[in-house]
Amino acid sequence: MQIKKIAIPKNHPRLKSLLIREKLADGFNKGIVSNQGLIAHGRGEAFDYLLGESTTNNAKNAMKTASATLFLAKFPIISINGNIAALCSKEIIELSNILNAKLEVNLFYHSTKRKKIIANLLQKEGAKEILGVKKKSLKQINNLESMRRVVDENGIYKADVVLVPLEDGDRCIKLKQLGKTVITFDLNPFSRTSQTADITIIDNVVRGIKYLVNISKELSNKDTKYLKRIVTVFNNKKNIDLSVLQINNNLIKNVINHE
Ligand code: PTJ
Repeated sequence: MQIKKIAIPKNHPRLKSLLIREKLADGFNKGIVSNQGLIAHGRGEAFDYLLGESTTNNAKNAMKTASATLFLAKFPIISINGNIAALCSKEIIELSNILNAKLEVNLFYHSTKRKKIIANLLQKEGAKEILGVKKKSLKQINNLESMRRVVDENGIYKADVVLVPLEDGDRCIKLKQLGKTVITFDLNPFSRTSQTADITIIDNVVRGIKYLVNISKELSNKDTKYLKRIVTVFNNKKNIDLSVLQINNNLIKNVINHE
């Protein structure tokens, strides 16, 4: 008997989550994702489980504010790492076109080869300009140890607003000290990045990015006054607290169900 090999059955109850893993594993095999990126994803998955694996209203609120902030920026930049390139490069390119924000490849686990592979992928998928890859336009952010300090002088270096999905805490603090507004996606509401960023989107970037693209389409014809009002009423700390409460409620619900 010939047995057909199936990696993931289509009716598997955790199909969505497993398919995201496949994308990352594929990205790893193609040299896009770092091996540490696979571990980082596991941490994210655990928080996503606790959050209920759906985009919350407070995540939507953060994304609306993020979009308004990026529209109001003089020089918005979207920073791309290995995980983002593997998980949602198409949506990121669409977002950069809507917002008129440039794309920069910037890696924590620096590798010139991986940067080139990511830039090629983005180019193949229609990105017009990719920063962070030309040696002569690279600059360093002072007093920052990690290789994320290597940025493009025409990108993160001069940006006023930076969208960094999956950022690390040290660089987030540094970018803030340099006067930049930092927007991040991070499923962990307790991480230093979540706690330090100006706008923290506590959602799985794979789900959230689609909402961010759609809300940006909606906001693209709004005037400055309308956009500023969205930004003014947003309170990031309170919004993070709502995610922590959501985790708490989910845990309690689980305990009650077993009583
Ligand atoms: O490609 P590189 O070299 O730039 O490396 C990228 C990683 C992600 C490995 C690097 O930036 C890293 O080590 O990140 P951290 O410090 O582990 O932080 C990743 C954060 O993102 C953690 O708090 C995770 O919970 C969260 N996270 C992981 N996957 C997702 C996520 N947040 C949103 N959506 C996800 N899919």
